[in-house]
Amino acid sequence: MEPPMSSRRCWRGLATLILTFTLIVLWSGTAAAHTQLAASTPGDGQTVGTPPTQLELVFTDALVPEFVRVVVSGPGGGNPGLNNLPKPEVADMTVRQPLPTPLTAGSYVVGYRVVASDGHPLSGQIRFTYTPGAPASTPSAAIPSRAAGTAGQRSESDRAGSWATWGWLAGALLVVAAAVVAGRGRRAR
Ligand SMILES: [Cu+2]
Repeated sequence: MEPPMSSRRCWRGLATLILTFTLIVLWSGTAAAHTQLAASTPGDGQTVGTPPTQLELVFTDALVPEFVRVVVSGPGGGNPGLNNLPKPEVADMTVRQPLPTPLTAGSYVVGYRVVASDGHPLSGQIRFTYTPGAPASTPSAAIPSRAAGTAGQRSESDRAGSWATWGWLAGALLVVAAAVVAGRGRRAR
């Protein structure tokens, strides 16, 4: 008489515990995962010797294509194409923005605003300089002061991203487990 009653209560307690844990995991998972700029071509702060025909921005999350905006400002005059850029191409985490050709030599600022598939917006900018004939340098070597910080942020966000993924998986499993437990508790009556 007593055992079935207390076992049902035990199942219910377990289900509540599982649901609570699931909610905490899901909440912390979504709070930790925000998209960031992972890489760009040209790199931020890079000087290039040949004029790039397009910009490539790679983010840490898939993007919502309709919300991607890229604005490029450059040397005054002689670059009317900058005010009339074609729409950027968006594929998953990558944005490709065609640039006017030929590109005028000088310094460029690329402003971007994107919305990740989780709904979080991100805006920022990178700079690059086109100096005809300048020696080609790798982007990482050409970002003197910000390279370390950017790389650190990137791996941190990757870690947060994978934790979020595991959180979702664990959460999904726990929800199923809780449903099974709740069903069993009801049937036991
Ligand atoms: Cu986010």
